[in-house]
Amino acid sequence: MKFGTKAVHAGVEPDPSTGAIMTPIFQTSTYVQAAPGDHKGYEYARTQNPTRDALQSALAALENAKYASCFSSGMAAADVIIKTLNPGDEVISVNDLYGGTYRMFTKVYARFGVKFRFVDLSNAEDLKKYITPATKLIWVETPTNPLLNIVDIQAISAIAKASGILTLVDNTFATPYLQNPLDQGADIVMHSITKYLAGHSDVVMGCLITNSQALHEQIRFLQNSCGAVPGPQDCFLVLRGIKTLHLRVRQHCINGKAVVDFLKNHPKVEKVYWPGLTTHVNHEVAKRQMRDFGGMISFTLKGDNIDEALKVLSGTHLFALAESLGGVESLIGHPATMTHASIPKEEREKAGLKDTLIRLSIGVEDPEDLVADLKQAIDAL
Ligand code: P1T
Repeated sequence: MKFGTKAVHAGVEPDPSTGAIMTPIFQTSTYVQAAPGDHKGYEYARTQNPTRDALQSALAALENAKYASCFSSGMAAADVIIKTLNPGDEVISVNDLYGGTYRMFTKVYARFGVKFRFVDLSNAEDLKKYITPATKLIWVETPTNPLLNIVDIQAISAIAKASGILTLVDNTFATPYLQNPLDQGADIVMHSITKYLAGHSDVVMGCLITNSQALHEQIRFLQNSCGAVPGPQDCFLVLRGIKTLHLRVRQHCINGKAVVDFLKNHPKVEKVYWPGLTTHVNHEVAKRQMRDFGGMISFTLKGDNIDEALKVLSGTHLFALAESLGGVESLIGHPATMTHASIPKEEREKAGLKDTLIRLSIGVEDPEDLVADLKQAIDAL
């Protein structure tokens, strides 16, 4: 089955009791049993919920996987993966990643004795330098947030696997429409569903997807033990959202390219960060592992003047100044003070994240209007 057909149909059957074409919102905390242990597969809603089950089946299908588990946020999904580790275990992570993930690693789990190393994995061979006998997990974002670095999933997963190490890919920026990390050798895919999968800026949710039954059981055990489950109403909204994932992401990509074409020719723009540019250091890897290049773009202005960057950030009318990404409406953000403020300035700068960087989440509006909005904000400088 091709992607668009799966997005519309996967995981969703007409409701057996009524024929309702849309999966009902099973707003219940518990399920009645005929006798102790004699039930219909549902006991308590932290453990199972039919609306959540339908969503999990749909998400597994979109990533060509066997198992998916949904969580109350992207961070809750990430949290469960780190809880599979023990004190003394080491995680090698990309050095450009969502600030909240960095915060959880360094401010929460470092206290429990898990060690994190943040490195540039643009050249996959470099991974070998950082692996030690204690390394248990490679944490990859590709494209990364917010610098749009590209990591070669096949090469990284192969190196990790040879040492018995798991690879997780946070696939939030690419979405399963553009990239399927499990097909390329990764062991676990994570999504902040909050973003493109939900797609309408009205839900916070996350998921973990894998083909390994053992990993899936561990994830389910930890989720049921610790409790970060999403509500059924939110699962319904995401089921609805993913029916148009392919249509939305296609438009995000078209609009992204239009905005990049404008930015790269503007005399006031210094650098544009987008994997579709032939000048991107890993453009060839992106072409191989992604189907298109997405709608996340970052850029800096000539002169690196923070006041000018702040003026552009407050000068757009269609682009709303806000955290988050992946919704139908375009957003503009300032990673240094917003999404990545929890990474110390020195660490940000080591990874190449300047205080003057502006991040765009390109929506599905008409591209001419988006370009005109950016043009008036930059021309006003
Ligand atoms: O916000 P939440 O659903 O908990 O997801 C966290 C998360 C995980 N991974 C990536 C790549 C992310 O971008 C995020 C959340 N990011 C933002 C809110 C942002 O504006 O970048």
